[in-house]
Amino acid sequence: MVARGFQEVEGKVRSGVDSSRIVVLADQDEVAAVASATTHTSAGRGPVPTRAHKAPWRTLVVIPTYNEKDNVEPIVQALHSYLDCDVLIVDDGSPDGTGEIADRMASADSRIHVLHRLGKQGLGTAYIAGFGFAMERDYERVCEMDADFSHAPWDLPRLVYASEKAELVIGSRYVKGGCTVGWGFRRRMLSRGANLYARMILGSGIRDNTAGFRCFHVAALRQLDLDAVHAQGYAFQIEMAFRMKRRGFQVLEVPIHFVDRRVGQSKMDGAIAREALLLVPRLRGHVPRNKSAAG
Ligand SMILES: Nc1nc2c(ncn2[C@@H]2O[C@H](COP(=O)(O)OP(=O)(O)OP(=O)(O)O)[C@@H](O)[C@H]2O)c(=O)[nH]1
Ligand SMILES: [Mg+2]
Repeated sequence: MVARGFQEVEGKVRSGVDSSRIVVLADQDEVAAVASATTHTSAGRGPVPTRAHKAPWRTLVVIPTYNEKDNVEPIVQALHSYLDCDVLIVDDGSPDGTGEIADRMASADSRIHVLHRLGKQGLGTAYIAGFGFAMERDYERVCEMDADFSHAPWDLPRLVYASEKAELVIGSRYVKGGCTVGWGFRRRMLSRGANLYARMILGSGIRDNTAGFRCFHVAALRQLDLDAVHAQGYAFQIEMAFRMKRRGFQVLEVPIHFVDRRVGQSKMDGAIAREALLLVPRLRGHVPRNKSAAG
C-alpha cells in the first residue's frame, strides 16, 4: 500500500492498517516505490523504501544499550533504511561486548556516535546524557528508541514527521490503531495497570505514559529542568511526558504496534515497577506548572 505523505499514513494507521505495509512516496523515486510496495519485503517485515526518508530537522536518535550484542547493529541498519539521521548509542559497559560493536559501527559511519558509561546506570540517566549530547551539538529533534526491535524502524519517520505539530510525539500502544504484540497476560496487565494509574493520578490526558518510543523538540527540552529528573525505569518516561505537558507543550500520540523483544534479556524488574508506583503521586505536587498547561 502506498501513501503520498506522512499525514496520509496516520489516517491509514488509525483506521487499522499495519504501518509496516505502507510505503510513503515522499522523497522517493515514485515508480520504484510503488513497485517496492508490492514486491520488496525484508524478513517478512513489509516493503522497504527505495531510499531512506531525509529527516526534515537535524535529528538524533538515542538508543540506550545494555547487553544487546545481537540487536545493536541490525537495529541501526534497519532504522537507517527508513530515516537518514544521526544515531547515538549509549552503552553502559555491556559485559557482552555491545560497546565494541558500537565503536566499530561508529568508525564505519559518521552518522553513528557512541557514549560509553561505566557500568549499568539505568535508562533515565542514559537518556538524559543523550539529550545533553543533542543540546550541545544543536540537533533540533531527539528521539528515544529501544535496541530490541520492540519499536519498529518504519515507525520512526512517522514520529519525526509528526513532530511538526507537537513538541513531544509518543509512539503509543494505547490509542486507536496501537497495540502490543507477543506479551503474556502478566506483562500486559502490568503495562495497562501502570498506565491506568498514571492517567488517573496525573490527569494529563496522555494514554501511553510509559512508552519509550518518542520524539522531542530539543528547544523544548532546553526549557525543562532536566537536573530535577531523577526517575530511572518506566517512571522516567512518565515523568518526562508529565513535565512536557505541565510546561505547556503539545504532546501527540501516534499509534504503534509494540512487539515483544526479539532476542536478548529483559531488564524489567520489581524495582522498576515500584519506582513508578511511588513517583507518580509525587510528580503532581513537585513539577512546575505553566499557567496555560493542563494536568
Ligand atoms: N545504557 C543503558 N541501557 C539500558 C539500561 N537498561 C535497559 N537499557 C536498554 O534500554 C532499552 C529498553 O530496555 P529493555 O530491557 O528492552 O526493557 P523493556 O523494553 O522494558 O523490557 P523487555 O523488552 O521486556 O526486555 C534496551 O535497548 C536496553 O538495552 C541501562 O541501565 N543502561
Ligand atoms: Mg524492550
